[in-house]
Amino acid sequence: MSENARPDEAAQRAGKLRELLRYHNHRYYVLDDPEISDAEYDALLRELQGIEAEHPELVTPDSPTQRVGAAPLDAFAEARHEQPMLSLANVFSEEELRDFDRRVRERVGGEVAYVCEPKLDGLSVNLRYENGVLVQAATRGDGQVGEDITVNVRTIRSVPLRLRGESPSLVEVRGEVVIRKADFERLNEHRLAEGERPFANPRNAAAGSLRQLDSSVTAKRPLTFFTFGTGACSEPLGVTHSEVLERLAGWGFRVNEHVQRVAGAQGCLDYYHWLLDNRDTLSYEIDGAVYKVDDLDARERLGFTARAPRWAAAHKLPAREATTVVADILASVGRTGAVTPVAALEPVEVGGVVVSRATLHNLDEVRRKDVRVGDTVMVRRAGDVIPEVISVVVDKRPADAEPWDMPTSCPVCGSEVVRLDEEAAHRCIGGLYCPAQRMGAIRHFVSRRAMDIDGLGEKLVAQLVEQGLVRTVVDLYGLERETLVTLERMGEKSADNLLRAIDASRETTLPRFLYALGISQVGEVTARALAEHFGSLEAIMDARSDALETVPDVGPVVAQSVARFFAQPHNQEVIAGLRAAGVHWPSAAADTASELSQPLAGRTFVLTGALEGYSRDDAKAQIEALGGKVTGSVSKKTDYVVVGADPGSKRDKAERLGVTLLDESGFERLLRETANAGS
Ligand code: I6G
Repeated sequence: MSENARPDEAAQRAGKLRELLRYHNHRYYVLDDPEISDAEYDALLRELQGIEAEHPELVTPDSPTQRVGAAPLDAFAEARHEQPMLSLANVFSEEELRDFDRRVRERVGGEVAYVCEPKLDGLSVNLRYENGVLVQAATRGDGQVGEDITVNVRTIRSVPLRLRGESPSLVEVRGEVVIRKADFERLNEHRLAEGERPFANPRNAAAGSLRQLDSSVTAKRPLTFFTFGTGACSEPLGVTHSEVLERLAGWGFRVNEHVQRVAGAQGCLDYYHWLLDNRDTLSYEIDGAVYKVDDLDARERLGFTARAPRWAAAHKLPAREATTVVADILASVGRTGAVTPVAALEPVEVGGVVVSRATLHNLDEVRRKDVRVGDTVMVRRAGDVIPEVISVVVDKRPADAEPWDMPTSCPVCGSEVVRLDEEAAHRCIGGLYCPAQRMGAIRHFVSRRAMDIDGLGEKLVAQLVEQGLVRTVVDLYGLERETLVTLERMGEKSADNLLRAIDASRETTLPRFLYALGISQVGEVTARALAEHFGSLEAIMDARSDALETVPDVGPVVAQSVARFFAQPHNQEVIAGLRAAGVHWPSAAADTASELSQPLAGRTFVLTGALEGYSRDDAKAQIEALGGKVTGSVSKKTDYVVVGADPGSKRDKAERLGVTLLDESGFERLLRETANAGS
């Protein structure tokens, strides 16, 4: 609403906002089932605060701006705080932070030292200790009176039941109860396994857990308490907040590991940006940074407003959740053929970025969350991760919304979409033909262990695909010198070399050819086993699932994948095209025999660090016995780096170059599997 609105318009809007805020406050604080994000709630509250600041006559005692939290739930006893538990004033920008610091300096003079810490996204509680023993735990409530949740808080392991060492006769310890991210994932997995509804986020899980009337339920929830300061205290605990935190740590409390003392507004801002950059590395969710004047005497002079201390501010981080509407659910085909359901959303700002798509991961997730077109959903964006739909606001579902199902044919190429047993993902099985998979399929086909066409790097493949020169791998065999020389960074010599490499690849082996087709679940070892067992491509193409399953190490999932791949007319077309282009293998029996006796032929290994079960010479001898080669330095051509204890720089180099790393058990497995495939 514009500034200087007419008083009657302002009164009407204020009334509407109060109604909305009360409704959402109830859903959030009492039912633990929010419909809107924190950021949307904050925006409504700030609008009301703006109107009330401009028209003080409109302020009512029951306005949501006039209280800190929700009313206590009836079922818990009331607990009055010795000292009020206020909230923190929010700042939303650098300018507002500098204003806060200016106001502080005006009252206390000179540059001010602040203590900064992350604002954990949990539930604030007050713990009352008398003579070092926990006697009461309470929620914040309305700031004066909270709910007595002592029995529940006593189950939290990080809350000391008795303070360590010397303690005052009375102290109120304050802090945040949270569920850490990893604990939250496990908790939700467990709930799903038990057929219970998963929690939308760690904050709701923590709040729901603390408000259990049966404390044995709370005891099973992975709650953690972080202290951030004290309320009433019968004696001074120090002259600075830093000293108070040290006392708290000494009593056995968890104090945040990222507490930092800084100088002035600039110090706070630097801290804020550090937090913004490192948010994803923290083990708990946060929604801001808190800055507090360190000097307790200065705090005395600053005092309080009606709602918050003047010596502290919470600097909000961009919210990572928002609610919006699902306009459509699309099936998106990735480079590997995985078909992923994606929600097309009405655009919404999340964490400073406008989001219009969010992943739904796979069909099981769509069913579990029961996401439908038309639904209002909560969307979350964390760091660089793809935004995801986290839950549905079922109350807002349109009457005609239908459950969604995966399409049976690929929306890009029309090939069949299948789901292999045991796999969560659906796949388009037109791998050799589907434009969505083109780049990936070609890159795999030409790779060293497949058709081994040297000179066809990623950039060149991209040019060939983008210019429509290569649609399937068959087109590689029709490339002409005149066309190639027109491409970027392609001289006559490189064109000739490439054409020679393509030509040479016409003669290959059946295992290599099978592997090059990029059939899901078929790696080199399986390709060799299939070739050896059936002896010809035609026999493999004709084999039914049950016949395929008779091959050693081929289970039902692999068999199904192979059978479906060859049943696909699009794939048959491409294979026929390759045969017509002259791709052949002299004698399956002969070449599988030689490959089988030397299953690691052509593979290069580097050894680094000490292996427990092998000396260097043993390891080298085993690799060489299977046809592999051991070299001393890592390059792009290295296939594997075997990493033992205390590895040298070779390990880092391998990682940089993307070379496969094997630990000792991985190395043993490789030797075992290749030896088995060769026997
Ligand atoms: O709600 C809060 C979260 C974190 C706080 C707080 C805090 O310090 C890190 N500190 C105070 C002083 C208050 N609320 C009132």
